[in-house]
Amino acid sequence: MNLSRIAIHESVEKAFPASLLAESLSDLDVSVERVENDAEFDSGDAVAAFGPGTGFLDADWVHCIRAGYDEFDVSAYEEAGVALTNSTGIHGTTIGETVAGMLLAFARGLHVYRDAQNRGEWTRLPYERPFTLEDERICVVGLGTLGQGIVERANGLGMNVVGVRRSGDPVDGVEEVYTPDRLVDAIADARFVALATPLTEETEGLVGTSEFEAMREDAYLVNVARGPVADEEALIAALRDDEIAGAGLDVFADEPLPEESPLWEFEQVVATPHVGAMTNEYHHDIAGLIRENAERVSRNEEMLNRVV
Ligand code: NDP
Ligand code: 7N6
Repeated sequence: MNLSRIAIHESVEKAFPASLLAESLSDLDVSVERVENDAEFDSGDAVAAFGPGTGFLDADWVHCIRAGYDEFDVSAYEEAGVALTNSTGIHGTTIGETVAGMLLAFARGLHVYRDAQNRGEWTRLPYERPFTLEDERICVVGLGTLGQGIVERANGLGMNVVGVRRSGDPVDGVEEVYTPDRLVDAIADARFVALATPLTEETEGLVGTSEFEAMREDAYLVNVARGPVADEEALIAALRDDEIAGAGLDVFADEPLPEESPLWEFEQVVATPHVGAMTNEYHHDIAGLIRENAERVSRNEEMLNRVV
């Protein structure tokens, strides 16, 4: 690959102003240009984009500015011989802090008090409701960048941490690591179940009716992975039937969350609009990944975060 241009596709605006990424990469040897949705690409081009776009298979390299590349047709890239890279590795702190915030809100009732404040009400949760995170168990499903970011914060809060990953290999700060075939055992005793896997054929609907039945009635689901990793209909039923206590949701089956979704209505649902990884430094982190790979390409080395 002989890079002559890095094209910053306008889709990156879903995450940050394209001008900031262009500025962060302006010292590279190759030209850096902002391009619109109808741009054409050629060999020598790299494209930085939020998701798939027209003409991308004419470029040499496409960098997805997200960790999740589930919207890309990976085999088409493989067949076309176009390099596809993703942005795993940069979201541990942001997502870890977002999840810590959700856990603290549920334990201490912060979301309920903000709702009351909006109504101008001085009100207290019943005595039995507030609890502390200390010594409560969290099961983190998916122990990569996101999962480990959650694990570190959960340990800092004095929680008891177990987890699930494909390999079952140990992870620092995780007392017991389960394989996916033992998911129900892993979640059964947990006060919190946090989903942090990619969306794949194996993880679609990973948590459904039987998993909600297996969870404790005072347990909370946290989903920062992708909406379809939890079966949304089953989740709504579990919340309605008090099979679980609540949910912290950054991702949904349909985004934006449709107006008519019952998920808007539950007091014990904290819903954020897929912003769990947002930070005003996001463009910097992406620039770091692109820069590293541009340098690797020029040295003829294997690229970082290569999907295909
Ligand atoms: P990583 O590749 O670093 O980690 C993925 C983890 O998921 C690994 O531990 C992997 O297991 C595990 N895993 C994969 N399949 C299964 C399965 N069937 N059952 C249990 N565990 C499984 O990815 P990231 O942590 O960077 O990102 C994960 C996903 O989170 C992304 O693909 C994206 O969809 C989503 N995401 C959402 C964000 C948001 O804004 N809400 C921000 C960033 C990412 P093993 O370690 O054994 O391979
Ligand atoms: C913020 C979203 C991912 O997969 O969806 C997230 O990385 C990122 C750009």
